[in-house]
Amino acid sequence: MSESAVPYTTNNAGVPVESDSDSLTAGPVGPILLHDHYLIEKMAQFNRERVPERVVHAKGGGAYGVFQVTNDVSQYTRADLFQPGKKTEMLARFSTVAGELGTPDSWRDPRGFALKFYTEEGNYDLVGNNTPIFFVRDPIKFQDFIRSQKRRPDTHLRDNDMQWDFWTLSPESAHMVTWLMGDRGIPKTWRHMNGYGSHTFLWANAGGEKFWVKYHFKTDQGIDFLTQADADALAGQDPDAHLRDLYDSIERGEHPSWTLYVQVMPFDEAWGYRFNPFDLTKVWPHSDYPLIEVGRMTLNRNPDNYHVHIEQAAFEPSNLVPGIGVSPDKMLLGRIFSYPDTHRYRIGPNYAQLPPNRAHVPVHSYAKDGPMRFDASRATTPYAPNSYGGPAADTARFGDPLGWDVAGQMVREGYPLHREDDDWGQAGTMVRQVLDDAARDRLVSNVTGHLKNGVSAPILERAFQYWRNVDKGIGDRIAAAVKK
Ligand code: HDE
Repeated sequence: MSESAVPYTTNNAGVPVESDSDSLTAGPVGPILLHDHYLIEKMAQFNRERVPERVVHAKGGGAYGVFQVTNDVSQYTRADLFQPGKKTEMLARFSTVAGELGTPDSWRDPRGFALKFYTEEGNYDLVGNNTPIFFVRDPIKFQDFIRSQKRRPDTHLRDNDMQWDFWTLSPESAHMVTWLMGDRGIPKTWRHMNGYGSHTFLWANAGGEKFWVKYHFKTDQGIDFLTQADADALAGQDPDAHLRDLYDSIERGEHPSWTLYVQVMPFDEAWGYRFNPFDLTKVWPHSDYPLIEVGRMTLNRNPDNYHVHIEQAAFEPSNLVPGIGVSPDKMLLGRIFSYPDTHRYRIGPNYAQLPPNRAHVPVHSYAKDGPMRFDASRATTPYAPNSYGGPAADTARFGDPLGWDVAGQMVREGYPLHREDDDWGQAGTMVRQVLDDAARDRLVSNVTGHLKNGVSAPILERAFQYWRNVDKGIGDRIAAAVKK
């Protein structure tokens, strides 16, 4: 770059600085002077460069892209981004769950699959994983589950004994643990994995008719995985392998894409369905509710600054646009609180103004002031109702809360059991009907390796029974291999 094209260094106030290399001293060997403002500014700013990492999903990466509708699903939803022919800008972030910033991308873990769609009716966020299910079905157990996956309070080390203690005392985890300990637990790259909304959501069409839906983002690159041995090696060679792969593939013009399908259940069928359709530990058989194509998401633009666009990205299941709502899934309802709460803590109450989080349509909320606020849109009428032209809710158009009938005593108990509700059936079906022999062998090997690494005897016995409950043959194989 020519001399004149290089900008001169300034301080944060835009004032040209005297030097990039020498502090201000009294004489060449004298003390540094307190009024060397640029030196002080550099050191103080450096000390404040980090925002708290995400308490889960800390390690990740992402890119911008576009979602293009390819099939008419307007009979099921009036949501603008899903209308025929619609194209919507978006942001995606992929991540591991338990590892802190800096841990290897290739650790065995679910992968976050977080999407933010900048729709013409505000931001719609679909914050899923690469698995259609989860470990628990009540948010009150989520924090405990995560702590069993992270570091012991005494040694600050991760501990397989904790993990299996929690899992074997929480049978609802069996389906997800089977996914995790199988091939899907270590995707080859973020481009070679599916994404799922996981929860059951509610769609409503223009006539107000409601449907329950589940989202499936099927990778157009094909599913591919790493064996435990390959992943262990890659963790040492390149802890950022997945981050690097996504960035480099987009730079090469190989834009990864996923095709979105939904399963649609008519509203009234939920209440009599054979198992609880709102239970996040279960999938809906495709034979009951086949996949319906909706569109394609393509990631085609790398962020030009990781901290601004990815570290500060704030995905929240509470960003729901007209025509899309929640369901009785307690996990989803818990998340509606948790994500905005974590964003306010991690990046401040005005996080929605940051570039990756900013809606691409005018914002007419009554939020004002607070640290780092930089739009004064509510300068005149900071209250509602008002007679000075301030925003007023359009209840006629947007007043439908997309709910369902609720009644009953206050209770603390699980969902009412449906006739086929159980914790082992779908995990067993997966082992017997979805996995082939080689995949079953890898599942046995992965679980055996994990159990042999620090799991104490009484919990080992519980783990053997846990796997026998999933599938007797697999459980016996795991027990024999661990004892060998
Ligand atoms: Fe999260 N989760 N979660 N989670 N989650 C967070 O929000 C939470 C759950 C998921 O790339 C946090 O911004 C609760 C299921 C992704 O920035 C936090 C419960 C699924 C990401 C949080 C769950 C997810 C998060 C931490 C139980 C798949 C990363 C940082 C009710 C359907 C998003 C943050 C990104 C992040 C809470 C369970 C996916 C703490 C309370 C189930 C992809 O708010």
